[in-house]
Parts: sequence; structure tokens; C-alpha cells
Amino acid sequence: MTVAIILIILVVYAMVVLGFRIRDPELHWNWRNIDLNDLTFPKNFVWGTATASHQIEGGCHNNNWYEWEQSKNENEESPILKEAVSGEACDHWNRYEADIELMKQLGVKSYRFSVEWSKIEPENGQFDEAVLQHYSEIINAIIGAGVEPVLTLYHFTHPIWFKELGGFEKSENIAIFQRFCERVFNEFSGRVPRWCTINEIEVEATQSYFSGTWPPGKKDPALVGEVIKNLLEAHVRVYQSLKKQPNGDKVQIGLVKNIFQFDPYRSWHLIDNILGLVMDTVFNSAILRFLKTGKFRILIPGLINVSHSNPKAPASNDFIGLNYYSHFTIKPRLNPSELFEFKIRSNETPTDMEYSIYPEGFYRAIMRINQLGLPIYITENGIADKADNRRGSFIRQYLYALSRAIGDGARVKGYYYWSLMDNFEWAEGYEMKFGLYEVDFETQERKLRKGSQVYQEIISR
Ligand code: IFM
Repeated sequence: MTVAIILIILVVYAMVVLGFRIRDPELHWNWRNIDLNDLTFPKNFVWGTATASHQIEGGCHNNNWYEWEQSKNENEESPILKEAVSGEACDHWNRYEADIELMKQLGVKSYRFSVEWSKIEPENGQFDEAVLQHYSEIINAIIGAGVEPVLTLYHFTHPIWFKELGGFEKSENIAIFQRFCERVFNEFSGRVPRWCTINEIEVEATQSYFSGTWPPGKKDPALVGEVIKNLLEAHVRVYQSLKKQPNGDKVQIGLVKNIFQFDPYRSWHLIDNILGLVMDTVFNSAILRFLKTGKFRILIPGLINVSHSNPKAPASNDFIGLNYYSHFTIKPRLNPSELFEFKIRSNETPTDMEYSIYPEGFYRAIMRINQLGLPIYITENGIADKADNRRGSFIRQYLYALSRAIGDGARVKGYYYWSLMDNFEWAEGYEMKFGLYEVDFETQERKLRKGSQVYQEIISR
């Protein structure tokens, strides 16, 4: 009996730990043997930078994040670090021309930005022509500067009226989102050659419905599954519909997927491995499987039980956008309200966010997403580094990893640094400095950071 139990434990251990290791092994390179100047990028490789409307524009007073920023919990605390509100942000709405000049100085040839649904459709079914005209002028200015516009239709924010209808918790609301996407597409598809439908489905669903740190601040794992399912379905329907609109066959449309690996804090530890595997299923593998096969399933007994299928999903991306920052190293916590924690290992270099610098993970993520068989754009990659003492080496190491992945067969067509300038970093408010340009939020002055010059240099080479 005892022998049988020990055997069962060993088999489970081997299946989980080894299975995990074999599928996506945690790489570590010996950086002393690596020549960081050994970079090769294909001809016509696209160098760019990225932003999102709520984080930079200012004046977003009608969306779910605006409401969230004004809210307080039962202890009268704001959900945002240092009680920040997005407010005027970088005032990009008015300063876009000067900001496009900054892109030219960097040497980037492409710019990924998002449009603000709550400004374009302030009431259900009512579109604001003046706002559409303003975006049209921004797009013209981008093109006029010799930069290619890449437009994201949904980057975490939606109008308050949409939230009140249940947002993406309800599948019947997908049609409303689709109507908004069609309207924007029909305005700009003649001038915008690449479109991202939805940004980081998995991040929004887990932050908003698992940790509860983003609006609507719920902690309900079942809703995590439901919202991921609805956002995936929304992507497929929007893709299918936009492809049938004028210019649909001429432009590229794709989803933006964030990959964070969930590596075990201790590689030998069964529980760390199981936790990593479960997190990876929700965050990565269930979504990648849907994109590849059209079948979606998450089953975590007692927490999430959701399934869906759409045979059109495998043919619903002209490219895939990959956002990559780092991995999380996970371990259990003996606390009934928080069963696990992410802990940076002592031998890793932290960023200002709660994760480390991990360029090998960038290589892993690219090789993993490459299995979809689609052209890849790195739609975001960057570091929060207020002291600017890691940004330069971050850029060198991550671009080395990218070049190596391309050398090993990954079909990466372009890279967008996150972000053009410091901006409103969601629950972290203005504390996280992701910008190539530092922003003084009192004076709105922008200044290129020293570490960012590495990006400028590599582009010019
Ligand atoms: O600022 C965010 C962005 O909105 C989505 N991807 C990650 C970035 C940095 O955290």
C-alpha cells in the first residue's frame, strides 16, 4: 500500500515537473559568452514604438477606468497607487504633433496606438464625428511624418454605458463592440495598413476578475473564464466582419497576446510546478490552443469550467501581436485568501514592476507563439526603470534574444518598444516609467532618456 502511494506520487511528480520542463524549458544563457552586437534583422524589419489612448491622451472622462480611478474601497483607499488619476495624462490629444516629432527623432517607422471607444461612441449607438475627425488628423500627421500607423481597437477601456450593460461578462454585448469596430475601420481602413483588435485578453480578465485590482474589481474565477471566452469570440467576429468591409482584404488584422511564463520559483518543487502549470493554462495555453484549433477549454475544478469552440478561429489572424515583458516565478503561500505569490529570485535583476529582467523568456515566448504559424509583430516590449540604469542593457539583451529567435526560424516582422513616453500605468498610476522619453507631468516636457539611445542606435544601424 505504502509503496503504491509512493509510486503514484512519483508518477504525478514526474508528469507535472518533467512535462512542464520538456514543453517549455526555463532557459538561462551564459551572457559572458554572448556578443550583444551580434544582431541580425531581416530587410524591411519594422521598428516602432507603442502607446494606448487612456494612458497618454488625457480627457478620458467617460470610461470604466475613469470611474475606477475615482472610486474608493471600504477603507476609503483609492485602487490606484498614490491615488493617481489619469487626468490629462501626457496631453497627447493636444500635443500629438510634437509627439510625432519625437518618433522621427527616434528613427522609428511605425507607431502603434489605440483609439478611445468612450470618446468615439459616448452614448450607445451615437458616434462623435468631431472625435473621429480628430483621430483622422492624428493619422494624417503620423503618415505625413513618414511613419506607418498601426491601430488598436480595444486596449482595456470601454465606455461606462458598455460597462453598465455588463461589458464583456455578457456574450450578447459582443455585437455592440463589433459595431464600434466596424465604424472605426470604415473611417480609417484606407490609411491604416495594420489593425490590432484586442490587447492582452488574458491580462484584462485576470486583473479585473481574479486579483480585482482593475475595474470592475471583482474576484470571481468563473468570470475570468467567461470574459476570456467572450473576448476571444469578439476577436474572431470582429476579424471576420472587418475582412468583408472595403479594404478588408488589403490590410492586416490580428490579436495581441501577452505571454508571461509562470515558472516554478523552485524548479524541483511539485507545488510550484503545479501552480505554474495552472496559471499557464489560464493565461497562455488555453488561448493559444483556441487560436490554433478553434477549441477553448479551461477546467480548474471548483473555480473555472468554461468551454467554447469556433471553427473560424484558426483563420482569424493575418498576424499575431506578441507583448512580452518577463516571467513570474510562482510559489505557494500559506494564506487562505492568497494561495500563491510571485517572488523574484535573488539572482535575478528586478525591474520597477514586480518582475525581473528575463531576455531568455522573450526568446521562449517568440518560439512558442511561432507555433501558430503566423507572421509575428512584437507589439510591446519595454522596461519600467525610473533610475534609467537598466534600460540600455535591457534593450540590448532583449533585442539579442529577438535576433536569435529570428535566426532560429521565428517569423518576426517588427518590434514596437513600450512605450514612446512615460504614461498612466493603470493600477500603478504614474509611478512606473516605461518611456523612451521621460515626461515631466507638471510641464509636459519630454526628454529622451540616456538608456533609450541604445534603441535609437540599433535602429540606425
Ligand atoms: O502599460 C501596459 C500596457 O497598457 C499593456 N501592456 C503592458 C504595459 C506595461 O505594463
